[in-house]
Amino acid sequence: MISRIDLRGDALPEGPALRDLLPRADFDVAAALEKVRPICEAVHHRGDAALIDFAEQFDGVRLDRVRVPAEALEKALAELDPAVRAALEESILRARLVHRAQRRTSHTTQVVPGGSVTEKWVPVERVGLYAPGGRSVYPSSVVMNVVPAQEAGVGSIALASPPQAAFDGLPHPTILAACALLGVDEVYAAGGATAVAMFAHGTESCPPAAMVTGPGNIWVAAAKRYFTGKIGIDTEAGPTEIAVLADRTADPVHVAADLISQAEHDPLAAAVLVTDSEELADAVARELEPQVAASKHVHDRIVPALTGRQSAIVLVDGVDEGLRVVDAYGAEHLEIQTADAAAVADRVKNAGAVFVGPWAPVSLGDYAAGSNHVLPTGGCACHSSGLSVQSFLRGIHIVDYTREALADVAHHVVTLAEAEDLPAHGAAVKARFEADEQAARGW
Ligand code: HSO
Ligand code: ZN
Repeated sequence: MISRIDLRGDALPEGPALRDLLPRADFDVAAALEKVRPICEAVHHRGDAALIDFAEQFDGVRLDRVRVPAEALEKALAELDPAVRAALEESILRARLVHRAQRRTSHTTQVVPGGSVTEKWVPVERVGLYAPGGRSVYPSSVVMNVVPAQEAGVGSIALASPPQAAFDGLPHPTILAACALLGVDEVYAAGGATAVAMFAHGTESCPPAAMVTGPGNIWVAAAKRYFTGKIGIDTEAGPTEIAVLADRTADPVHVAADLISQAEHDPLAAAVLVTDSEELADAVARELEPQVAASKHVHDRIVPALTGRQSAIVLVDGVDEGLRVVDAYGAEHLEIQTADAAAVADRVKNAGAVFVGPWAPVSLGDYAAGSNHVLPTGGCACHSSGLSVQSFLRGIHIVDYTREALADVAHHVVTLAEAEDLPAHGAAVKARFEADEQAARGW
């Protein structure tokens, strides 16, 4: 069911050429951009009324308000299955441990006597988080967005999730319960591009946010791109990806299960096995059949994902070549299932998150490892990281110089200003000193 790409024998091409040989889903955000433009403009101009009309059009439910009342949050938490509550609490606890350790302290560099630069870390004041609805109702994604924002010290956190016709136009109850558990009380029933537009511009009921993060479908990604520059975003999340770098020591039952686990998200999800062992490749291919057949979302997601052009088993000459392949691919999730997995994992340069050895499947990271599961997709791991405390912080440089320290470096400032034909820049320094001092110092 899954195709094969044989890269054995010849030397592997370099960087982009190697990447072109590897499978990847079509995820054309640029094309979707044109479709979300009128939606974003309507929310800008008509505010809540547009959100209510779009909810009727896209979600099939007429809302009387977009803000979720406090009682609905409390009720969702009270009615949450106790086992789900306990699991979410454990997930929150572990995520807090990891994200708390990411906090940054301000640091002052004494550049010269009397001249210092302090880098002060300041949280974004208000963020809008998005949690998808429909096929992907993931309270775990609420945890993964809210925890880093809270640990960064963001003062105002709002969350949007699509209205559900089955729940009187409220977002899904498990999303509401997760918000209540995390202490997020500002929640909106708004979905896809409309939610991003609501946060970007603000409406009568929702004040604008400086930043929007969270996973979503192509319309969410397109709306994030539409507003980039106006608001901060995390990455434009595309379909989930798992790559597994494995050798003959890997267990084919585990590898097949892990590939299926992420294929379960979406017909466009990518599952890529990179191995130097033909024996393992054959065993995984064989193992996929019964495991897929025994899965729940077989026909709507798993089979299309595994048979799609985005998924493959890639054969390579050795683990070194395998590392070059997974680095060129830059997977959202990368599992290392080889002998001495920790040493191999240490050599990985491009991946959203790396899972080491047989006891760290991606599903663990999705829910309860403590790591974040909002990760760069589509090869963006080559330049971006997953969501973290850092995503919600800005480093502000605070420049503090004495008269003497400025006087000491003034001639360099004046010289560079003249070299750039910006003499007023130099003049702004000189204006602080008397003419005879300027002459004495030779400026
Ligand atoms: N694997 C998804 C996240 C997720 N998995 C949520 C289960 N629920 C993208 O990292
Ligand atoms: Zn997942």
